[in-house]
Order: sequence, then C-alpha cells, then structure tokens
Amino acid sequence: MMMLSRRALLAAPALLAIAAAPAEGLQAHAAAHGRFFGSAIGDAALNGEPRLRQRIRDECGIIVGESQFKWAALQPQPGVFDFAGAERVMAYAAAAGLAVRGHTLVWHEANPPWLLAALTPRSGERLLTGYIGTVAGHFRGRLAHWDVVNEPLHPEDGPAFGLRDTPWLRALGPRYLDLAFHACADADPGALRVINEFALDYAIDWQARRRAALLELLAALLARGVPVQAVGLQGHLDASQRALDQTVLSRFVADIAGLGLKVLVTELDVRDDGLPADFALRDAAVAAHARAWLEAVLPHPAVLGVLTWGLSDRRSWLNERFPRADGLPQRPLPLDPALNRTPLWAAIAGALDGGRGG
Ligand code: 9MR
Repeated sequence: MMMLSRRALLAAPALLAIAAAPAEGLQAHAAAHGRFFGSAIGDAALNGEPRLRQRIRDECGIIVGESQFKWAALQPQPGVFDFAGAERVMAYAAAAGLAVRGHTLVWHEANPPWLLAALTPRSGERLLTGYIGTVAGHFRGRLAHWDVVNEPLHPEDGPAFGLRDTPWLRALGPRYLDLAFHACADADPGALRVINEFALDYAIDWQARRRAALLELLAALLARGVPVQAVGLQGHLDASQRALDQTVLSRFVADIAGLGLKVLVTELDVRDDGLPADFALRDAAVAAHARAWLEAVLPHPAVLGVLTWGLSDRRSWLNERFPRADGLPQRPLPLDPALNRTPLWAAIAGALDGGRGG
C-alpha cells in the first residue's frame, strides 16, 4: 500500500475529504478485536425513519428483530405462518450488508393465544418441534444465531434448576429445552444456538441465585448432550443500581466460558428512571455504569460481541415498562433522539477498543 506523508495528505484535497469523514461506527471498534456490534430494530425504524436506518448501517454489523421473529408474529393462527415482517428485517439487512440474529424460538411471552390454548402434555412436543422445524428451516443458513430459549429462569418458582414456571415447563417438564435445542440444531445447524437470559448483572441475592441457577442448568444440559452453544447476557442495566461488582461479573463470565460456551451481550441498555432529570448528569451516569459493566465482561475471549436493544433513544421499551416519574423519556441507548452519539456511545466504543476477541 502506498504511504502518504502528512504533508502530502494535507496537500491533497480529495484525501482530506476522506480523512474528514465521520468517525468509524461501533462495528468497526468491535471488528478490530474480532467481535461484532449491533442493535435491535423495531417496525418503526424498518417501515419509516430512513435516517435511523442509515445510522444503523453506520454503526452496526448485525441486527436483531425486536419482535418480528417471535411466535405471535410468525404463526398467528394454527397452520398459518406469516414471515412477512421477519423477511422485511432480512431484506433490510441484506441491502445494508448486515448479519441477523433470530430472536426467539421459545419464550413464555409474545405467544399467540391459540398456542397457549392448544398446549398440553400430549400436544406439546409436536407443537414445539413442529414450529421450530418450520421456522428454523425457513431461515436455514441465513441467520448468524438463534435465541433458542429465552428467559427460562425464575428460581422463585421453585422447580429444579431454577426454571421458570411456564406453559412449556408445565406441558413438557425441563425436557422442553432439550427438544428445542435439538430441533434447532436439526433444522439450521449453522446458526449459533443461544440461551438468552436477563437479570444476571448485579451482586444482589436474587440475581446471585439466577447466576447459580443458570450455571447449574447449563451444566445439566451439556451433561445430557443438549446442543446449547452460547449464553446471551441481555444486559438490561440500571444506572441507579450500586451493586455492580466487576469481580462477581467477571467470574460469572469465566464460569460460562469454562463450560466451553460462548457469551454474547444481546440486549444492552441502561435505565435512568432513578436519576434526576438533567440530561448531562443522566448521560454521564448511564455511560459510566455501562462502561464498568462492559469492562468486566469484554476482557473474556469467549465474548463474541455486543448488541443494544435499539440504537436511538427515539424509542425504547423502557419508557413503557419503567416510565420516569417526571414524564421525560429515558436516555438508555448510544444515539440520542436526534441520532447524535451520546456518552454511552463513547463508553461502548472505549470498552470495545479495550476488548480481546476470541
Ligand atoms: O422490546 C420488546 C417490546 O417491544 C415487545 O413488546 C416485548 C414483547 O414481545 O418484547 C420486548 O423485548 C424483550 C425481548 O424480546 C426479550 N428481553 C426483554 C425485552 C424487553 O422486554
């Protein structure tokens, strides 16, 4: 490659224009360490908001549909599959050169009412494996990952391994996880098979129980040959939470990696509903919190990449689920509502720069 001196660069207007192009996106920061960065894309961004779609291209290497790949979207009626919404995600990704994650095959939410009515111990296996065969088969070879099972834990419910008391557990027992992972491996062997979970982040008792339950569940699944390959740490953080213990978090990621599994950060965002209104103060606290969390997680070579749950503060599920008392929108994501980079963007870029990809 021809090298240009600084003087030659300054003398060359065309090259100067290239040098003045906007700083590289988060995907470039991640890719420098063999990792990916991405975000969830909702229907509003897909069907309108061309500027946001452009910013997603600028920042991301991978996207995930916020709702378009859930059971309620894909099989609204028995025997009726509707891939239109998911295929819009695929078409946008193909045009933008982005990879896609599938989210999610088995969950206790976003299910069509007919499914819950039809699900019994007799019908369960056929419904589950039939659905996964059709859906994972439809996208075979086109998705980087599948969140095969989403949010299976809730130790407070009591059963073995801290499993959540869901319609799937009631119908099939813990083997619903086995069936789901095997069906996905059969239908789309190339997609990384992920178990995706939340509330694993802080040094507080109920989250410590969830971390222990997940490790116990993973060990049991692997011992009986279930083809799980990775853990998705959702990373829904709370800037007001004081109990962020980097040692605890780092050991947890090391324990997952020690089982031979990969780790992904799948849904990073930071609640600020416990903070005062002031934008600068909130942005600084959100950024510092995420940076501390990422700096505990990212040094592990098992970590493949990071996705945020949305890219811009224009829309976040947090405003519906945890509205601020003052009515102001939250600022949980790397771009503000005007699509400018926030301090959280810089925190993610900085943490990715320090990372060591596997
Ligand atoms: O952000 C998503 C929201 O728009 C949907 O209404 C909801 C139900 O489908 O799911 C939200 O996304 C969730 C994700 O699928 C799993 N982890 C928690 C996310 C926030 O609730």
